[in-house]
Amino acid sequence: MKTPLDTIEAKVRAGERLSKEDGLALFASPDIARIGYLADLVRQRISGDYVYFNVNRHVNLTNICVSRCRFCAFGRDEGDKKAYAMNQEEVLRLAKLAAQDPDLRELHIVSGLHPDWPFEYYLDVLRMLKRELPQLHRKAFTAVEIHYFSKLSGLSVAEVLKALQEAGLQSIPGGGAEILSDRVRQELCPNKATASEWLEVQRTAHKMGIRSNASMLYGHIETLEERVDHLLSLRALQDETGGFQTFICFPFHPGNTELEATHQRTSLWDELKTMAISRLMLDNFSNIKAYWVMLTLPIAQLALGFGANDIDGTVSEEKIMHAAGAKSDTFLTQETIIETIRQIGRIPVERDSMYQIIRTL
Ligand code: V47
Repeated sequence: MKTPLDTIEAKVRAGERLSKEDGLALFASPDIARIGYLADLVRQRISGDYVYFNVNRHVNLTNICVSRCRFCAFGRDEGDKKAYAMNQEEVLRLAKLAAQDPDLRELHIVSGLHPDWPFEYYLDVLRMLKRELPQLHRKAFTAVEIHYFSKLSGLSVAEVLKALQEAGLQSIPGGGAEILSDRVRQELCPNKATASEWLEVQRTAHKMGIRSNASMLYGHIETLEERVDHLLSLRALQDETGGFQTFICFPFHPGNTELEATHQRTSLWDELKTMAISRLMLDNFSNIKAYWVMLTLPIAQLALGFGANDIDGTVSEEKIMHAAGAKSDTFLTQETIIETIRQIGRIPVERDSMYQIIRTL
């Protein structure tokens, strides 16, 4: 008698696409070793033994946010004693300090939805960074922020993207996707881009030649079916545009959030299984990121055996997950990342922000 996993294994070996029912069967199965093995087969087929990392710096312009998502511990109201908002000089000072590291290649810029800043502020920040530190790739503003800029400015999403691109935007990070379900968003984050708006920003960006990332925030109020549907929405858009570079899944960290009293962090078991199922379902994504900030470094290393082929970067200095109680460091050295990859017999590869190889170690 064939089990559902036997059928899935046959499809994976034949390079066939998995269906929604297969995704649900994978989540229903307790056989994490076999699921991980299958994801590892796919990872090996797509990217061999290379594990990518980059040398990057996170910049969060402000934590003041009108959206105040219930899962977020980073956002603050204006006037809160922990609220901050950087002016252009402060951004430049921070970026120049980071750029003292000659290996730094990327600024990852994600912020709260500030109630008062005009769209022009964000354009000015990009122009300034492009002028002063042209060597640093500007990966900036999630689809949620871009949708907000459109509302703020009265411009269409395409016009906003064009203005950002002209000012110096080079790619878009994957945040803000959460779970692409109206039910979940209505309950957790009703004040920001809906599922279809998030996807539409990504579609528009891809059609303009702007590459981006995709993500999933899981382990809160979503059902397993909603996780599978989320992956299928990303897969369908990737079929259409091919514009996603990588997929990242964020296990929900409840610390200091509204959900802290009712939710625990999901299990390591779930984290590895979700990583593996993502690799299996997202057959048209080249890269799956094990974001060590969320997972901690030992779990990110383990996730490299469950379908991941990218470990993000040096990151200094992470604020969003640490506000929610992440126990990882706020940055890593290149040496630590390289050693983590070598320990499992894989090949560390420093990449740039567009997944071009800088050096193989
Ligand atoms: O959109 C917020 C998630 C994202 C929590 O594209 C949380 O390479 C867990 O966009 N528990 C922002 N997750 C981070 C982000 C990102 C980070 C690293 C790499 C890339 C990339 C993008 O963080 C948010 C949300 O989905 N998040 N709060 C929390 N309490």
